[in-house]
Amino acid sequence: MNHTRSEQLFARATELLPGGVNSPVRAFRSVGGTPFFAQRAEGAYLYDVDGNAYVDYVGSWGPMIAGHAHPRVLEAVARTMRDGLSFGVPNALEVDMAEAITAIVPSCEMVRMVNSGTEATLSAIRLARGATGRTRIVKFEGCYHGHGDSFLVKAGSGVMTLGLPNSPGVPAALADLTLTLPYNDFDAATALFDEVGHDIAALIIEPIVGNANCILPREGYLQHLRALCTQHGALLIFDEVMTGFRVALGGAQQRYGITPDLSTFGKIIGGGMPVGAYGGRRDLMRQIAPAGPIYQAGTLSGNPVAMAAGLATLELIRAPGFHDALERSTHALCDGLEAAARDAGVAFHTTRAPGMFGLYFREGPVETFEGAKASDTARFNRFFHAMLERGVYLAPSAFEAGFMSSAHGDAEIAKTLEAARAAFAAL
Ligand code: HOZ
Repeated sequence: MNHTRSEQLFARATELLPGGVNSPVRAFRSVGGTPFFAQRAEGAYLYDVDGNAYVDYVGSWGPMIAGHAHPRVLEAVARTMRDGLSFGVPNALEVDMAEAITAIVPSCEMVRMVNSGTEATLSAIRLARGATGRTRIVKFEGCYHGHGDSFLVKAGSGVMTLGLPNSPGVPAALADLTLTLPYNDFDAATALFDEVGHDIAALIIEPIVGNANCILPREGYLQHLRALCTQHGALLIFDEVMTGFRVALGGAQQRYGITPDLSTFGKIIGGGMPVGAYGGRRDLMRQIAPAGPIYQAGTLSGNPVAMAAGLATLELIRAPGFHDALERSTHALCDGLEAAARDAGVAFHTTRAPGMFGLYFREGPVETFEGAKASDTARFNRFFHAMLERGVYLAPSAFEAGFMSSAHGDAEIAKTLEAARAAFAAL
């Protein structure tokens, strides 16, 4: 494959943008090499500036669940933008979006739109602290909730990828208020709540971890956390920025039958535009300004064009059978990859939920962050490049989940498995 134009662009970008990028993981630091620059995208495919095509398993890190450049989404954006790009006063599409989210996710009786998942999570913990009068929060090792100060403690995603799970610039006084737990460890959670439960404002969790590869909750684990929070008067926050509207229409909370107090969203509800949201119980959400005293604001929040893209995407995924089909294609991909690895004698394991998956270069099962870290990342990096050269784009980090869309059909899966057979054989 020729990557000349991408290499030239990256050389220019490196002089102008820190690391040549506007978000770290896409810089290819952990897998090595030069990132490709996108020219356009359609369906399951990304096309780079050198004319190469890739079956895309990143999907803009989650939003593109209906495939890239879906005509219905583009049409909604085009129609809406003709009336103006931003008003700074309320618009009807914000109300439509709030109605859609509250209808799909019953735990969210009210929502507030923001501009990113990071904004959603940091607003949710401000609300939790304000509402409970407590200061400490609990997060999980390897979970990533955006780059807010309180969350860059033993975090996943880019910080894990770069080996910087605690970031300089976060005041120790603030980081000390963030307690961490090992994911899927029942006893550790019980012990922590027994010790300091009275002081915990909220426990925030990715119900399926998507920022430390992909780790599923053990049977009863999320129920256990729900019970602990209720018992100790702490709020349970589900960070569904990745899982929301993906692993089921109503997200992980629907799939596992849990009612969190607050939830955070992003990605799919923006249909590819920069959007986030947080929502939850009415008595909590009514404490947000101007209904209540807890302040949070945003000039572009509820942007009409972003709402139109998100609403069009939600309409597509509300089609009957959408998530069942996504689940079937995720299994077909993961089963096929495991079979290809077995044939090549490579220790390999996948984890999966509808529309998202994890790839591990080790035997399974993988149920903990320690287990995820035990994957052979050097082997993953070689596999990543072998796949890329064969026209398949996986997340450029062993610590990011992969994503599928409804545009990934039999042909794309067959192409991926053909590339994988060659890539495993070449390891
Ligand atoms: N938060 C994104 C993945 N979990 C990072 C994307 C990027 O750095 O490009």
